[in-house]
Amino acid sequence: MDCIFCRIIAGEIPSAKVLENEEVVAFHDIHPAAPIHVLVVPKTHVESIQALSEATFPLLLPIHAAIREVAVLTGIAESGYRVISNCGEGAGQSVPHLHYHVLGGRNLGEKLL
Ligand code: DGP
Repeated sequence: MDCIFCRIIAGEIPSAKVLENEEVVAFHDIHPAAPIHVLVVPKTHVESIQALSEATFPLLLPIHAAIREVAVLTGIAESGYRVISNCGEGAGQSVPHLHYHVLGGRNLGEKLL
C-alpha cells in the first residue's frame, strides 16, 4: 500500500485523530496552515473529486457530516471555518487520496474568491 492516507487509515502511520467512524477519518494536518487544520478523509480510496463516480458519490454525505462534527469538536463551528479540497497537481494536491482541509481558529480574511 503506497498511499499515505490509506496507511494512516490502516493504523500503520500514527496520526492525531479528531474523529473516526465507519466511512471517514479526520486528523490534524502535519503542516498546519491555521491554528485548526484538520483533514477529513474517506476510508475508501478515491483519488480526488474528479475521480468520484456514481459508486463513490455517497461518500460525500458522511464527509460533510464529519466536517460539521470536526468544526464542533475543535471549537470553530461558531467562529467560522474554510473547507478546501485541492484537485489535481495543478491545484497543489500532493496526496492523491480525496481529502478536505478544514481550516479555522484565526481570521481567514485572505480570500481567493
Ligand atoms: P494536499 O496538498 O491538498 O494534497 O494536502 C495534503 C496534506 O496532507 C498536506 O497539507 C500535508 C498533509 N500530510 C501529508 N502527509 C501527512 C502525514 O503523514 N500525516 C498528516 N497528519 N498529514 C500529512
